[in-house]
Amino acid sequence: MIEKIVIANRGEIALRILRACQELDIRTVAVHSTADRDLKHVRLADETVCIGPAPSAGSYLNIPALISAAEVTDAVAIHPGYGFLSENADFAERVENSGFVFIGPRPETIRLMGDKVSAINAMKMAGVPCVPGSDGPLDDDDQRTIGLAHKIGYPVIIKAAGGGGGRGMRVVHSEAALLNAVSMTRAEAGAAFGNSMVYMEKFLENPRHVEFQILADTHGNAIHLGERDCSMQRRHQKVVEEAPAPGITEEQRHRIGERCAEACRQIGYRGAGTFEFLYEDGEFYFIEMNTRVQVEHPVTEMITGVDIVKEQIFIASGQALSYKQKDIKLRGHAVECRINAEDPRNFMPSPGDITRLHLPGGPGVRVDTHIYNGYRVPPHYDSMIGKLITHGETRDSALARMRTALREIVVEGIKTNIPLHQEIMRDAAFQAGGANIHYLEKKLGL
Ligand code: MV4
Repeated sequence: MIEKIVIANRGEIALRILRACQELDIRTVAVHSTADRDLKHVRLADETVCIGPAPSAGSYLNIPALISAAEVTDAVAIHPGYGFLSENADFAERVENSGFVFIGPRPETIRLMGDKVSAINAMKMAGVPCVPGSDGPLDDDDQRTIGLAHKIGYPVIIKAAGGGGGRGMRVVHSEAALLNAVSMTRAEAGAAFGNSMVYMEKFLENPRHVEFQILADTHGNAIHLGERDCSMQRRHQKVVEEAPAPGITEEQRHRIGERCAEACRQIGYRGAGTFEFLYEDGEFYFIEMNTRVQVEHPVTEMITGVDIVKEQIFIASGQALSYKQKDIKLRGHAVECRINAEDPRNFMPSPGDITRLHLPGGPGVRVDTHIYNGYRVPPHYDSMIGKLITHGETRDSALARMRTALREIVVEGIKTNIPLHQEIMRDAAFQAGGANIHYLEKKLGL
């Protein structure tokens, strides 16, 4: 077993990783910026290392500082959490070349999935259903591009191979707009990602975002933990997630989940991962793979009983998965509300001092947060300050528990999006289940 882990992150996920380590009797090293000395996990860690100034470029993204922190503390492994360096193949490579264990996939896998064209290629080869598209990068043969779009059928979407998560894409509704859209997307992608490669897909107008959680060990075992619905989003930021996805049948779950697990076996995937699909008219279309633990992993934990972060650590230690596919039984329903320090009307960040805090509790209520009474939310980082997760035997009971928890929670001194969550939980279309990716933005009048 790994004896000591550097937690290369901050906030709620750093605390989540610390808790997993403590349960496993693994020593912890909290690295933090000068703005983050008072983080809860920094106070609880066995050792702490200040790695740089408040701006993340000098601290949480500072690769030499992170590797030095592992060296001076004699750590064995580095857990990157989500965001920051978690999907940076060069970081994973430098961690391994420095003699440490990277808690995540092999660097080559991260690189493969970071390039969306190669990711789709690999998944298509492995039998994962993908969006009809260009099957590779667009070349500079305009007639070929026009022919391709004609064959796929308008509308089409042009995406940057180096993009993902909503960055570097353009929808095209007619041949007249096609070539200009391709060259614009190319130019932006070159500037933003240093990679001007673009590809084309059929544009799905009203899909849901449904993603499958997988775990794969270094002994050739891979399993899926079912799916999550993350369609409640605004500007590519998820707001509410739930598991299982409403209306997905046991047959679909088994069929698509097994395709994902088999793809993991084929590419020698290691660790936790997520297959993102668009789901429309009863069909799944793979779009991207995430090679990190995700913000929304708790809803999957609540319905499966699997501790995903502990499994990441077991896998990184070279152990076999603790579960076979037949051991994975979904129980009930879970929903997660991301709590952000932001103005609920205009979504502007609202950092500052938390002057009063009451967290909800009771059966089926989980709160993943690093905030405490008197904590100062710094202005330098993402505005997410925690996650409220509820579980129930049915979707309705999970939502009722969430409404109760949202009445109970008090966060004063800063503005939060709690009122937005109260509104979503009361929304008839959300309550019915199965709203698409455009629903929330339409409701908010965007
Ligand atoms: C799409 C799409 C429709 N058709 N691809 C946006 C984020 C990135 N992960 C992929 N995205 C999309 N790709 C095809 N072929 C619509 C989106 C999309 C979206 C996807 C998931 C969640 C929210 C979204 C919001 C706008 C657009």
